[in-house]
Amino acid sequence: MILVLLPAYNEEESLPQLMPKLQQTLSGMGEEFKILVCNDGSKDGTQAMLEEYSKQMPVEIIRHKINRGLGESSRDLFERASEIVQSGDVVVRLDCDDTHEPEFIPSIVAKIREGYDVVIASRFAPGGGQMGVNGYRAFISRCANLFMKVFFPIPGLKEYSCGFRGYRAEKIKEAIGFYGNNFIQLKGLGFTCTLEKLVKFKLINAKFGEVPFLLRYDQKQSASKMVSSITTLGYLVMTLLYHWPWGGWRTSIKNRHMDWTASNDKP
Ligand SMILES: Nc1nc2c(ncn2[C@@H]2O[C@H](COP(=O)(O)OP(=O)(O)O)[C@@H](O)[C@H]2O)c(=O)[nH]1
Ligand SMILES: [Mg+2]
Repeated sequence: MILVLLPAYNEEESLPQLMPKLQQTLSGMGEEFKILVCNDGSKDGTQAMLEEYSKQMPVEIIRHKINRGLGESSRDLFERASEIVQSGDVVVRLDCDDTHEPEFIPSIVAKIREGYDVVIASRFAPGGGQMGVNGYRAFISRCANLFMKVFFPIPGLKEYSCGFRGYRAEKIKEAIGFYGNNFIQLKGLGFTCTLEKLVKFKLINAKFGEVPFLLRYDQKQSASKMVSSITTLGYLVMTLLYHWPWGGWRTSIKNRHMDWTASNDKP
């Protein structure tokens, strides 16, 4: 099965663009699929639209009455995903602002099935790129990626900040089983959770890969919800937590994961 995760906040303009393309791509892949959306306290017609779509395709909605932010929404999506999926399934998470084209899902899924745990749709892989990104945003994004490469290097990875990614079902179950409520700790810090997930998978020895991806920012209808000041603060907090010499994530999580793996291996 392919399980698609969509965090949605006030996306009534974008959903009518995205959902038919998603349905078309997924139904052409020859396996079962499901779309799990977190409607995070949207104040527009998102909920009504999603309920309508759920009559035409397999859509499950997690509804937050209050806007709780991307961190808490990601937590809920990944926790629910870990309950739904079985061995062999692939989970794909994308934005629903119509900048992440579903046509890239098959190559993400294929790469996961080659044996990767996390596959990132990469603007910086050969053949990838971006359209409609203004100079300021492109600069911020470059800085974020450079920052990640320096402080949280993952061999072979060029794209750190794009949230369009595939995950192997077993690795999601492992992550939720191991981290529990700490899978996403930096909840109030906006889009930091996209990077935190990467770091959390890195710490449990995930195998990362990339596939080329063209970001269609030119198709963006809704305003961006990324608050760069909060996200920057989040990066700094995460860097401190990770590299902190007295029990920082880098050493403490790795050690705990080794113990956890050893005890889980026992009959
Ligand atoms: N659940 C949830 N989703 C959000 C929130 N803010 C943004 N999103 C979703 O997260 C994705 C990324 O947001 P977006 O505005 O596209 O950011 P950008 O692409 O970086 O400009 C989109 O699918 C949004 O609908 C939020 O507070 N809660
Ligand atoms: Mg987006």
